[in-house]
Amino acid sequence: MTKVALITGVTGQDGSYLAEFLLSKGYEVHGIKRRASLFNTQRVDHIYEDPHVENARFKLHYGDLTDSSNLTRIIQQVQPDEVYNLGAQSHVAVSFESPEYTADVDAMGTLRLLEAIRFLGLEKKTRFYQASTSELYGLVQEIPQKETTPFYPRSPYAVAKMYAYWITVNYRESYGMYACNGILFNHESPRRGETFVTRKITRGMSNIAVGLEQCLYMGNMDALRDWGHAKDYVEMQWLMLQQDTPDDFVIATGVQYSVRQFIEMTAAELGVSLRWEGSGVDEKGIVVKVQGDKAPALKEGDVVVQVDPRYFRPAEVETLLGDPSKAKNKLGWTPKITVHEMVKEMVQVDLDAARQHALLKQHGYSVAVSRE
Ligand code: NDP
Ligand code: GDR
Repeated sequence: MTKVALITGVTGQDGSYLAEFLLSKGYEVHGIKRRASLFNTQRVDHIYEDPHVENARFKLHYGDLTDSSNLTRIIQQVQPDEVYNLGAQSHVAVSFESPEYTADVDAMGTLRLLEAIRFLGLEKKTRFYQASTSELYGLVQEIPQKETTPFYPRSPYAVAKMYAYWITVNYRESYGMYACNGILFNHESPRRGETFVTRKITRGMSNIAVGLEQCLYMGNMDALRDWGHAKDYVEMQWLMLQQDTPDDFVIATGVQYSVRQFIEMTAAELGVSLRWEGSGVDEKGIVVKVQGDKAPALKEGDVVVQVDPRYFRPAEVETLLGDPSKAKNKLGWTPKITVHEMVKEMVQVDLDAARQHALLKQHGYSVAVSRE
């Protein structure tokens, strides 16, 4: 029997990798996309199947996590074996600007899905995955963080995700639902949204390397994160729903780097070495050497990184480091892609795009590069 999966957030980074993964496993995959004034399906266009094609296995539905009746109707129609709730207002800094909306989507949205499954009498059929997060640990109470480490959320996003975490546990305990939390640490890829720090760095530095931008403006470069690759992490999301009993798992690499180190790794990938000067808001990253042909627009002494306090957060999560032992032992899961391999892949994709833009500009076409 073909298994049927429903993914909220299918147009996002994880949703797109998960959809690919499930299709490769023979699933029929349904995704919820939001209505937007421009196409917002770039990350899944390569797996799009024309609905007129018979036996299409990838189907998109318009919907929104703020809309119970819409979610209930889609679940009734799809009758999913597995629901992956990846949809969210997922940007921590933006959650300070839009706290109420973030709570509505990230906290109440999770409840709406769980209630829809229960209301439709699918609580024994449909398995549920909740995209929980290392942000729950916030002001960390223990290093490294594992499943039993107490939570201390530090943003409206993390507080909303804490509700979602516990309502998932509650539906498991109250109604015997197969419902799991994946407590995922940061994971990145060339499909990462451009305003998250890793992609901002690989994209920004690539643009600078070819002369499309002059300088990267950063927030707190001392922040420490445990970065993995999204492609590795979505496999675990699926594995969590294939066990005999539902449980919650930390997914991480167990290795930590600072934002500053991520900038250095990116620069090295572009053949550029940097010197750091000053401290706090006066800190600057200055080019000391350029090797190879990847950064033709740069020369010694160029200031390519500066701090802009606008990117500081009202409350910061300074350090996150995960202990994935439980996932390794119980799920047999290990990450395959190292942070260095990931940086290489991200730089390659962003440098290719930057070179294309630069070429167009050189030939007189007007090129606007979106930034924040
Ligand atoms: P993205 O921001 O790339 O994707 C989020 C998805 O949610 C997009 O498809 C977005 O749609 C959709 N979405 C946003 N608001 C709504 C809404 N109101 N109704 C329906 N869908 C909505 O996130 P990631 O792929 O990186 O992350 C996936 C999930 O995992 C998120 O829940 C995130 O909070 C969580 N997470 C992510 C981690 C990471 O490091 N990436 C770590 C831990 C947890 P659109 O494309 O239209 O914007
Ligand atoms: P995070 O990811 O907040 O951990 O949430 P992000 O990449 O936005 O920030 C990581 C760290 O870098 C610091 N930082 C900057 N961040 C951004 N975005 N832009 C900057 O210019 C900048 N300068 C420094 C931040 O302050 C922070 O400390 C991500 C999201 O995917 C969440 O949805 C997910 O739950 C968590 O990861 C785990």
